[in-house]
Amino acid sequence: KILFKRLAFSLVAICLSLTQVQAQFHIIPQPLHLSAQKGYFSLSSKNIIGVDKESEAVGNYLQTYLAQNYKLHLKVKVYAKVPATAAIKLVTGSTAGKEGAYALKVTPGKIAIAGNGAGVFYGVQSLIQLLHTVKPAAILQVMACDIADEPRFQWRGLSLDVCRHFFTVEEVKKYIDVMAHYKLNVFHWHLTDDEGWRIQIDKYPKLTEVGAKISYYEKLGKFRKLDNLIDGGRDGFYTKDDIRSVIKYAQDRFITILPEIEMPGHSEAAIFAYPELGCQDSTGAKHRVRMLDPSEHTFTFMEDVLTEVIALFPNQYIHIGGDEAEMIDWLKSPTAVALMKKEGLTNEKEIQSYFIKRIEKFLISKNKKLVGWDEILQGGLAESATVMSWQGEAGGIAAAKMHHHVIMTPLPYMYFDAPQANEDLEPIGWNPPVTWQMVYNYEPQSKELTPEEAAYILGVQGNIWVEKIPNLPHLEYMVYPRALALAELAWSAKEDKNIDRFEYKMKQQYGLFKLWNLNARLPDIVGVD
Ligand code: TNX
Repeated sequence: KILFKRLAFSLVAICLSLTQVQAQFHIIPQPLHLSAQKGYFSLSSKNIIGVDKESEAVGNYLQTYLAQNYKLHLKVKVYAKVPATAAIKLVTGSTAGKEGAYALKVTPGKIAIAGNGAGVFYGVQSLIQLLHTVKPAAILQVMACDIADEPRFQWRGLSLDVCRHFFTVEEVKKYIDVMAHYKLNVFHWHLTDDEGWRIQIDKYPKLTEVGAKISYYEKLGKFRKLDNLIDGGRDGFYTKDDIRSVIKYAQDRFITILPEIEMPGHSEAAIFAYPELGCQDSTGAKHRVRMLDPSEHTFTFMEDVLTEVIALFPNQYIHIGGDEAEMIDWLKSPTAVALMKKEGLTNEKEIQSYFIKRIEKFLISKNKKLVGWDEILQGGLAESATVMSWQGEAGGIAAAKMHHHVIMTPLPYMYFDAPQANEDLEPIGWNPPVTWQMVYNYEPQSKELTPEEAAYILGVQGNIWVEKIPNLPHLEYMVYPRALALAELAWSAKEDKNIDRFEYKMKQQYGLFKLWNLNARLPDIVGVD
């Protein structure tokens, strides 16, 4: 059977003859232009990585990568102008094209990478994927080639929910590391939810003293709805120093972090820590404990929290959640009813819209931009909000038609918490199966949009919710290889999609996965392809 499988695989590989030459290079995501040249470059510890000042950090990154993964120790040398004689040459700033564009030239004598902004780093990532060890002498080689590349979308995201199960700083860094290898550039960090508040806020210490301890809730045995969690969740939170170190780690890999602070729903952990934030009825009883009361006290709290979050995260976007709010609860809250009267609001959706708009004003006053899940369209969209379309594409399409920026992350395609094949063959997950093929074939710029409207689609993102994902190996199993399909559809030219070539390249990644100790799911499990 194995022999037959191998034979079949070779046949498929041969049939790919048209794209074979390109596929040999098996770079994911597929570069815009790639041509094979004659010969190989062989790396040795005598090679110097020659860099200009702007590329120095990337040069150091490449040096560390080679030392850690291949025990090959090269020197990095900084030049005002890198001489043509440098065996490995990294130069920033000279490449035309979109942000992240680069050129990578490998000849038997030299490796040269030139790029703008993040481009040199992306050139290094392509180079890393081309490295292969030649046995028996264990020489590290790169096939000669000529690559000119740039991304299709500027937003190539992957999220991580650290609320349902906590993931440590080291685990998050590994997650970011692998994202960077595939040129993903936005890490959406879901930091607060019903099951846990995971970011230290100095002004409200109980958010983490109480809100980050699932075991604490269990002791009290009140209110908590933890039965979604596969093994009861994990305690833990990030100190501000932890967060700073993750931000620096991501910056060094040209990844922006999008922090998410959930409101007005999904707020059970915060309300458990500070009950006065919760929606109450006229008797003072909390009928639901996941909804924030739209009181002045709540707005002050949120502005205080966001002030500390903004002080930490340098990027321009802040995600405020907005999904699945149980808005109907507001109709029983005297605070909400009084607010409706005062502001002339007619229903609960308008209360939500008021809530989000008020938070947006605050963010804008701090020079930040608001991102929210597509429910923020209900009751009227905040003036310059960016919409993450998760309940299918409808919200994103509507927002783009209203000339709002959109990130497409629709069910089912972009939900990597779903199983990857028939459910009886896979660990338990949310939702029906999503195969890597479904991810690969997804197109973020819907045909329903004119070219002008489609330009509002900033990009695409894979989402991971971890109710059923209790540890890092399981997380990696769920995310890979699907995130590779995401990376290619987010980066590579639409006209150059080729699922057979992608499959071939994807199967070539498993050597790297082994090198990186990544527990990716094997694509060949029965029932997948
Ligand atoms: C909906 S996707 C949620 C998450 C859950 C997920 C489970 C979204 C914006 N909200 O809070 O974890 O379903 O798939």
